[in-house]
Amino acid sequence: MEISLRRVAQMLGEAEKLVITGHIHPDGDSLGSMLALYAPLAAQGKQVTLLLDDELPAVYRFLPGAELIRRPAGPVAADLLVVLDASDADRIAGVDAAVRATVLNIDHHISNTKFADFWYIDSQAAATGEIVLELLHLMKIPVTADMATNLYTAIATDCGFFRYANATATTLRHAADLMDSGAQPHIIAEQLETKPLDSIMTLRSVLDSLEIHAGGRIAAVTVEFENGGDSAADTTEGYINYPRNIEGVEIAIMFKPEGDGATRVSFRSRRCDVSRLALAFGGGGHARAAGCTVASGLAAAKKEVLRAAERLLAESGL
Ligand SMILES: [Mn+2]
Repeated sequence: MEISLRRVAQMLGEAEKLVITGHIHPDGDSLGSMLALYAPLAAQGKQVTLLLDDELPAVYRFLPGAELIRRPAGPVAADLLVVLDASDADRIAGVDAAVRATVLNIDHHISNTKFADFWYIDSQAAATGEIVLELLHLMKIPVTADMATNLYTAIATDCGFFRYANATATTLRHAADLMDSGAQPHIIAEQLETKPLDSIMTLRSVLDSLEIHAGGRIAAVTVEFENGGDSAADTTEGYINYPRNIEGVEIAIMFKPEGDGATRVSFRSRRCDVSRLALAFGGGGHARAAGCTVASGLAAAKKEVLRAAERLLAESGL
């Protein structure tokens, strides 16, 4: 059932035992939103658990409270499971089965499948972090410097540090508001931009994989890691910006073989709605940024996805 943000605040106020989670392949928005909502609820004496069925990328370990996030291990009973920034039950993986609770979903993805018992979706918000900030204001919860750091990271990372089309005047006001509460953008940016040498070496091989299709309107890169190790998750997000930024490219694609024979695919676009592409392969996202996992190996996935991308270009008149 769709509910108002005021009703969300009420439900959070009434719950005593809560689990907060976000989507797998965690990003700054899902993690920052989880941590910013966790702190004040825990401070009110509620029993709050942060669960995530994935590894925490090293680049986000600086977020205040990040060390409290656990992987689900066995069943958990709670009053409320709060699902942040995830548009589908599949996106929270094992947490869905582990937690017995009423499910409350707070999200900003236009592709949200309305899987929860209760949901609040604002597809105008650049990040779930924007919704969480409004929620905290509504609950009259003072925003601490740590909460501000988490929410600034959530918002900034989801709108390319205020450069993407989803960044609105409200987004910038929220960011200013968070600076007033103690967020330090230059320190957060430095944390996110500093990379280990091996990630730059990987960038070199990623750029080497660049392919151009459809007369220059589609550009794709492939990210292959020798051991699919932890550092992989840290840095892959940014690689797709290289094909995305090439003059004349309408659709940028990043392919990443997963350990289990499937292929993770990310999309970025200038004008067409790539969430349609992602949806066609069981994924989701936004018009200009979306992703999916294709249940086939790299070569087959590439063929299928490139064909679908060319079709989308034709349908979009591009
Ligand atoms: Mn988000």
